[in-house]
Amino acid sequence: MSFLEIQIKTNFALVTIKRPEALNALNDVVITEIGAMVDELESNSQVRGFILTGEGKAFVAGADIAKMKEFNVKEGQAFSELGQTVFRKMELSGLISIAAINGFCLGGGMELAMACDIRYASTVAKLGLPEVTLGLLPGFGGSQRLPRLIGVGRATELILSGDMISSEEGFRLGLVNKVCDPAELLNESEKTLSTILSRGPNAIKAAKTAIRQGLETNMDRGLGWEKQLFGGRFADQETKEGLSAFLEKRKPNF
Ligand code: CO8
Repeated sequence: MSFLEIQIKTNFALVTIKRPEALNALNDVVITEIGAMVDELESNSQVRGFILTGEGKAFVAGADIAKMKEFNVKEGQAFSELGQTVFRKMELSGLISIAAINGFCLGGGMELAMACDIRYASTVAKLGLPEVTLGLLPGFGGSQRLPRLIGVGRATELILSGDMISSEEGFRLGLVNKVCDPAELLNESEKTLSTILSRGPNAIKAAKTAIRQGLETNMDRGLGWEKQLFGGRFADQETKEGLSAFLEKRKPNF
């Protein structure tokens, strides 16, 4: 891959976006490579999650502005659809993802981070959806994900003002899960991902599905899905092992 470096580390991958000369801006090649990375990791039976970060002073500073300058309506829609499709695939994947936000995380970059399961940010990171400063609006799912993540009032203010915020402010809003010292960002992300991946592998996937599906429906239907997924656990050897290990006062062997 030309813009992504994938390092496999035991049961997860560290994925670095490498286009530092343009602050890792997303063009169609970078986005397509992110989609291919998800496919590749899903087909690797050893790998169950990934950490996504950026090289240099940006996580991702947005969609590629130079590329968008020449768009007509059809091309704008096609680019939006490409990003939406790839980010949705990532979001619905059984892989657990943590965005390790090392620096600028703007526009399409913040939309990418929002499609990850968890966001850790360095103290030096800056986040925001500055699309309206360019006469645009978020086009890779940001107008839909941000209100779901932090509530409609706060999301509306961030999207309509186009303001950049610090990682501390992102934490206060519930956009960022944890603020880390820059030198500790990857360690902290790895520690959390390792903890998650030490739990029942199928239970994690089922819990992620329950959360994702529940967010997109009403309470009663969400409870129905939860019940189905919960019941399904009792057909899985993993659950028998987890319950037996507790009762036998030993660590489960997942
Ligand atoms: N696209 C293309 N190139 C970029 C981008 C970008 N988003 N961001 C930075 N660059 C380039 C700069 O042009 C510059 O290139 P060069 O060295 O050739 O002049 C290089 O990266 C370094 O950038 P700066 O010199 O500007 O670095 P600074 O440290 O001075 O500033 C900032 C850093 C504040 C991050 C600044 O670069 C900036 O404001 N960048 C743009 C941020 C932005 O507006 N992002 C949102 C883009 S719109 C978007 O993401 C829409 C998503 C939905 C698309 C839907 C499809 C239709």
